[in-house]
Formats: sequence, C-alpha cells, structure tokens
Amino acid sequence: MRIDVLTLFPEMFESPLRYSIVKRAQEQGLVEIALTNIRDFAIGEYRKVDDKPYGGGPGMVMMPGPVFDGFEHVQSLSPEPARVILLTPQGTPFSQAKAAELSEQDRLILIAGRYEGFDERIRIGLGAEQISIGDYVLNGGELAAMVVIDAVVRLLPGALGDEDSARDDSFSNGLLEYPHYTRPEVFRDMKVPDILLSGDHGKIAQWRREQALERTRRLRPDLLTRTEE
Ligand code: 6GU
Repeated sequence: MRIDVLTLFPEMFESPLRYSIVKRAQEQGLVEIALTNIRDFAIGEYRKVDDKPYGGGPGMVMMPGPVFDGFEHVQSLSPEPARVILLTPQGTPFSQAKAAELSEQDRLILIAGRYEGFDERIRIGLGAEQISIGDYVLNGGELAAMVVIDAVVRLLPGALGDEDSARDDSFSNGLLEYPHYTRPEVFRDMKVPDILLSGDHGKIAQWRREQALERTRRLRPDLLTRTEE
C-alpha cells in the first residue's frame, strides 16, 4: 500500500510514524507513507494557503489552488489510482469497518485541512470522500489522518506479529473486547479469574464471549443495536 498525505504540517506526522507497528510495517515494505506540504504549492511572496471567507464571517478558508496543485503533484508520484480522502468534521464517521475497507486499497491520498475548512470547490473538484473521526472539533485534520493511518496499517496482512491479534479486537466483531490478564496470578489482592487458569479452552472461549457481551451491553449498548457493522 502507498499512502500520500497532503498537509500544512508534515512534521506532525514524523513521530507517530516512527514507532511500533506503523514503523515496522514501513520497514517491512507493507506500506510506504509519503508526506507532502501543501505550502510548497502556494504561490507569491507570502506562500498564502488560506484567505478570508467570501460573504464574511470569522476564520480563514483553505484556498483551492495550493490543494489542487499539491494533489495533482502527489497523484503523479505513482501511476496507481488512489482512494482520495478529505479529513473534515463534516465527513462520514470513521469506523473499524471503514478501516478494514481502506486496508484493501493499494493507494490512499489523505488531505488534512486547517482553519475553518476547505473551499467548497476542493470537495467538489477532487471528488474526494470525507471522513471525520468523531463528533468534536480538532484544530486540523492531521491528528485524524494519523488515526486513520494507524487503524488501517495495523490491518495490513503481516503488520501484526500474531495474525490472530486483530481478530478479537474491540469492534472487529461488533463487540468490546473481553478482559485480559497476565502474570502475576494475584496482584494487590486481585486474583486472575479461575477459569483462565483452568486450561479448559472451550470454557475459556465461552467465558470470553459472555464477558465481551456483558461489557458491551453495560458500556456501549449502542453497538448491540447498530446493524451497519
Ligand atoms: Cl477529520 N478534522 C477536524 N478538524 N476535526 C475533526 C475531525 C477531522 N474529525 C473529528 N473532528
């Protein structure tokens, strides 16, 4: 997979991409992630990328020119057709199902906006799908793009050490995960449930299913009534 990111703050991505599973996936050649600064495509002495909104009002709007030019440049870096994604609070809520879908693509182009938002012609002209990571406002799409990259990359075949460790993850089966325990058997008077020490794999699997269901019912009942995942 190849992921291109268009952003005004490429440096924000450097640290998250340098650790753990995302780092290893790049080293293994499972994913190539390329960062492009939208400001490199701005023109004029001040390299302006934003301007006042027509019609008045607070804040600034991302100008279409630098985003289009940056996008066309990035597209030309590889012949592979890409899924183009704009990160904006107006987008479709991101989900594990969406992460799984994106992990099957050969190429993604993620565009992170700043300021009050994108000039509407960016949305229209690029024909991009829009993704939001939740119902709150971030100062820009960068953190959202990093969330999407993290969730997608770990689903690439070979990215996780143990292929099974993605299967039971919260949400991939529509439920929250069951409780985990490791050594020691007793920690500050709290004991590991006997069943996990029993060696009875059938009973353990059943207990985990019940726990996952109970937790989901208690903490996220909305997941049990939702049908789209
Ligand atoms: Cl993708 N961008 C911004 N600026 N805020 C958000 C978001 C994205 N998703 C949730 N809040």
